[in-house]
Amino acid sequence: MLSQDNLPKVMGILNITPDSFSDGGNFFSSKSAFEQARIIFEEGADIIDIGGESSRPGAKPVSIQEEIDRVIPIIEQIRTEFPISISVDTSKSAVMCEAIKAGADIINDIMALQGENSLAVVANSKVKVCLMHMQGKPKTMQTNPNYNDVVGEVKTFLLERVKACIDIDITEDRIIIDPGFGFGKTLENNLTLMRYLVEFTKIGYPVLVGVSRKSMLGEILNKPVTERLSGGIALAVLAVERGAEIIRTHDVATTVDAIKITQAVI
Ligand code: 8Y7
Repeated sequence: MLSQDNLPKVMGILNITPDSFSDGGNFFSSKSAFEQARIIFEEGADIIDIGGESSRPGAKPVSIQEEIDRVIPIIEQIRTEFPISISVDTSKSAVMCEAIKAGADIINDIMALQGENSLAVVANSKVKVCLMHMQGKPKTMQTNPNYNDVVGEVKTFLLERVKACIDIDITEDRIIIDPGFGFGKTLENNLTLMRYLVEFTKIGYPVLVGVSRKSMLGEILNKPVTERLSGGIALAVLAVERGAEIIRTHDVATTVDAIKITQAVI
């Protein structure tokens, strides 16, 4: 009997920035952000990941107030309109705090709660948290990524951040981990992480994988962001086969289908 219970979840990306990496800020005005949220929901995403600051190398930093003004109204609107889990992509504890008050379900932090007060803000709530690995800082992380053992080092970092969470009483059922594809990693580093993804999924926390439209695809295919869908799907399938539970993507409908087919086989 074909069971599609417990399908890996799809997290659709909603960037509310004028300088986002792959959509050029098409969703900057709040109406079109909401229309894009509707598409993400209708295409079958389980989670919507709302970001108000680009983590692209060289992107302009955004003030706390600006980031709050970008993301909070759309969180409130989505909360009342669609039954979808809301994730907020932020590293600022003040933004986390406001997002939690507005009804966010997940904090997606590329800094893995290393920012000032971030651990405490999440600990004082019931939200889940995605702990992501990054080597260096967004601005310079791709200058010279360097590892002796990329899988071991990323795993050690994530386990250390998991421990920091548990020590402050963020319970294990609230923790998601993510090797952070493209964040201070060469193409070879990214491929090694995908090849050995089971090293992460076997730890026991849900693993989130975000490869949608990323430069690792562009490097292999020699294609611009607009032509990386098939490559991203190939990696999503490999990730699900290796036990990933959440796939973060710009291309929700296609990813939902790919996951259903992958899961029907495995
Ligand atoms: C990831 C992410 C980005 C990722 C998690 C992009 C915010 C760059 N990538 N969060 N954020 N994992 N957890 O190309 O891989 O989407 S931004």
